[in-house]
Amino acid sequence: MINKILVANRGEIAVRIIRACREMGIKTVAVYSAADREALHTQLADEAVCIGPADSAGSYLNMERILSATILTKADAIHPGFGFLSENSKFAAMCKKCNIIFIGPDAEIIEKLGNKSEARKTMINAGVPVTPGTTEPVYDAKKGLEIADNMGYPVMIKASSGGGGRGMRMAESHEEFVVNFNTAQSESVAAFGDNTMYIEKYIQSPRHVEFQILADKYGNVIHLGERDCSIQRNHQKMIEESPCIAIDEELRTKMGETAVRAAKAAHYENAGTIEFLLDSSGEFYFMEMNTRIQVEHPVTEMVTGFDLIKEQIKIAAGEKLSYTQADVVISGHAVECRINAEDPSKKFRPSPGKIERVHFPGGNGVRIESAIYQGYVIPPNYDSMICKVIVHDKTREAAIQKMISVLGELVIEGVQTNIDFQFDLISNERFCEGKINTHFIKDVYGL
Ligand code: MV4
Repeated sequence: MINKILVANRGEIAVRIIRACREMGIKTVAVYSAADREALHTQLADEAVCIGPADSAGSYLNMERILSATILTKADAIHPGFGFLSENSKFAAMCKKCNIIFIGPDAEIIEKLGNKSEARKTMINAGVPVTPGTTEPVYDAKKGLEIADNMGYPVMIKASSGGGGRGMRMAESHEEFVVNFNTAQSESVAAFGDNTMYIEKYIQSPRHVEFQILADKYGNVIHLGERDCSIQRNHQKMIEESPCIAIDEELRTKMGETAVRAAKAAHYENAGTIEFLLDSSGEFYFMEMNTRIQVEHPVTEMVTGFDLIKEQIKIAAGEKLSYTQADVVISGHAVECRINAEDPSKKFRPSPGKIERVHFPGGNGVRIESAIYQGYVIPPNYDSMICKVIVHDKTREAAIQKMISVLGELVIEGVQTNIDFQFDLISNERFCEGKINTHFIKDVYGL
């Protein structure tokens, strides 16, 4: 049984978790930094503990302080949300040592899947299709060059500790391989202290499609369909939707079964995401597995009716999955737009400051996930995402129309936001036709 959960996060996801706990009758503890005394998560939780300075290294990333706060408040479990410590295997291991439930997979599984080169190997052995490429780590440019020459160009050079595009470089030819390999590797050494690289054949204009997984402690695994997250800028997702219109029932079954097989191969537990690249011919390739709840989880919730945070908590408490794959029905279409406090006219530079006025739209099939309120001051220390707008309707067309209406009504004043940019994106003809891939924003806006 879980009686009390400490939420080791801030912003809208902390609020989202607190609300789920409250609905389940579970007490909550917020942790907050000196910059978050007035934050919504601090106010909404049953208890709140200040854990350090504004700088996240001293607060939201400070494992000792978060564990101390957990022990002090006698919480049974920690929900890490996303970002911060959510995929930190050392933190998951420390929780276990302190007899605290980490709401997520075991430390060993986070570690294994965080090593992308090893994850690739695990998936190959499980018969999961991966992008053609290396099966053993590559440490030096000369060896890499030989491999790339044999593979044929273009190739993708990736850091084993990377993910989300960090430590990743494309090489279009023999001539540019060595420089790009060394750049990617240096980036990886600087960011992760790891020089382990792997090389893949470059997939031309793929969609980013990810499958949501739920796995309990007893080996039961189901998938909740997919999200199309192709609309990204600088590896930052901007719009996500479910289902992906390029996937028919037959392909969904095939990819879903593959995702379940991937999760089983990793001995996975809790909520997780299998990322695939889907090319224009319908071939799909495993990229990586994320071991956290994701920003875009609401679109899956809207089309399946599941509450993923509640499911995470139930799984962590040792409950068996109460659904089989046959219980999962995808209904209608959901779209999410991420709203950031940033200035699109100034290279999307963050725009912290005081929220002078806010109006959140509502209505049938409209969901707003946010932690801002009138008078709230957005601190400059954290991620600039301040709001997620999620809509659900019967068809993609209707969902897009609803999103256009909602973004037109949404008011956030006092800081610069990307609302107008999102309005433009969602109204874009090519987007509405569904002709999207990971290059969409670059192709349409030159960004
Ligand atoms: C690729 C690729 C093409 N070919 N791998 C970017 C983040 C990381 N998760 C994987 N990424 C990519 N890997 C091969 N072999 C293209 C991307 C990619 C991308 C993927 C998803 C969403 C946006 C993207 C933007 C640029 C590149």
